[in-house]
Amino acid sequence: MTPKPLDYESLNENVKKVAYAVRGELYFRASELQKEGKKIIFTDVGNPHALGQKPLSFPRQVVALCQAPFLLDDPNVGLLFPADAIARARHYLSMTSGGLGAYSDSRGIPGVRKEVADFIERRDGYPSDPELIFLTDGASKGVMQMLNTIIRDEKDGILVPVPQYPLYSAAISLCGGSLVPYYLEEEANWGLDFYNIHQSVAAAHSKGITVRAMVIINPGNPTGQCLSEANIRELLKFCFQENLVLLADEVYQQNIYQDERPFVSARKILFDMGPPISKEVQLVSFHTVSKGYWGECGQRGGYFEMTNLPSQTVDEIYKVASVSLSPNVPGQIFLGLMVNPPKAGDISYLKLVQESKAVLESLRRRAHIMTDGFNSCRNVVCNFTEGAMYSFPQIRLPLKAIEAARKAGKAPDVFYCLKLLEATGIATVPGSGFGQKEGVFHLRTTILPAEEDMPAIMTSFRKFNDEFMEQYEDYRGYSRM
Ligand code: DCS
Repeated sequence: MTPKPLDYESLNENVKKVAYAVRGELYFRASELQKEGKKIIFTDVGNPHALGQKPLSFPRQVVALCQAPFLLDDPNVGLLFPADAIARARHYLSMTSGGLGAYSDSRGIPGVRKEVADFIERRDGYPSDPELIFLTDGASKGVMQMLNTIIRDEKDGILVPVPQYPLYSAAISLCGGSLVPYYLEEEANWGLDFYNIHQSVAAAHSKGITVRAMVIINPGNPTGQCLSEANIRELLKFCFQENLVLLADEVYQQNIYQDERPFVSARKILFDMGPPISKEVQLVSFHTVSKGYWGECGQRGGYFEMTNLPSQTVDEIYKVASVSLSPNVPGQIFLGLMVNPPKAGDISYLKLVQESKAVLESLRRRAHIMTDGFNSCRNVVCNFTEGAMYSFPQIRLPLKAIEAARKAGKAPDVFYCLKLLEATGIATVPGSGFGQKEGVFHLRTTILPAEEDMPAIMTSFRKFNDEFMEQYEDYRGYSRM
């Protein structure tokens, strides 16, 4: 019988190839256990509000008023909302053609794109053009759109860090391109190794692949490292020499938990380098309201900014964005508020600063509690989470555990994470979902559980890990480091 178009065997092979571990086997098993009544600690997704983080007041007040504009006509509105929130809501509504229920321009509301451009200019010290900023439904949509624009066929390669956030592998599969991995160096705090990157490119060339773009995730997911300025400078030089567009995923730019390496955007360093590099290297940078101390993942607000792209290409990207009509409008307002928050002297300023500081300072403490906790466990080593929202400990598995996993038909890290889930309710993502060197095993947790719950979570992890290591103790040895 001829299969129907939507029968499994006749689906687009690129769709079948997609793997996305953040919503993979562990997530499904955790959801099942939750339905059976087990208490699950979801440390598998960087979704701060789902783990109890409270929304910041000011942006919610503004968006609430935009969503319910009749409140603005209520004589009591001033009793419920601060005057600057009311003024901002009126301001945003005046920029729309019919409020939040109307489509906006496919690139986003011009006034919000101007707010983003001003933010970028303040951050980097170089002007930014709102015409080269497109607003998107979260950073994910922007990444997919750019990869779709770059990849022509399977001979087009994209350099992606390994371990990586699997949005990249998934989107490259969907677009029918080839992922060219470059390994981050765990012993060098997940830094870049350019010898290794050159080798990856040479290996791709020998297979007839043209490498066209390079992805960096800074601060890193799942690895949590902050790239040094020197590293980014070298990387831009490399993109210049190899004629690569740099896709700079900078969604965690506000999530920094050390002072030695503050976040510096790839764009700032590019302009600091001066011509010819600053005029030649094509760069697309991504940001979002999902991360930082906002953590507004569900609102789906993001942007990308393009540097050194010719106007004809920008027009093509605009055309394709138009096919989806408009990014989510409330998400655009959130983004505008994130990049242009109340200033010193504004009524809501102090409250917003207090709320934001409380989130970031707690995240910094949690980063320490988590990585110190992992490092105190048997056969576990973990680099400090310098930024982002994750801890990525390496687990040295006894050979006996690896054999037991193979017998159970599971990858060894999946086996370990499933056992951890069953024993403690802690839902993590196995390292294989992000890519790791052959024979080396990791897991990823977020640092997002409430600070007061952290010590108990780490105690429960340690107890499980001790028992696991005892059960599978093997005089023959362990997995590689
Ligand atoms: N880029 C990186 C590096 C991310 O980690 C994420 C989300 C995104 C982009 C997409 O963000 P938005 O589309 O929401 O703007 N990270 C996922 C993760 O690893 N856990 O939770 C979400």
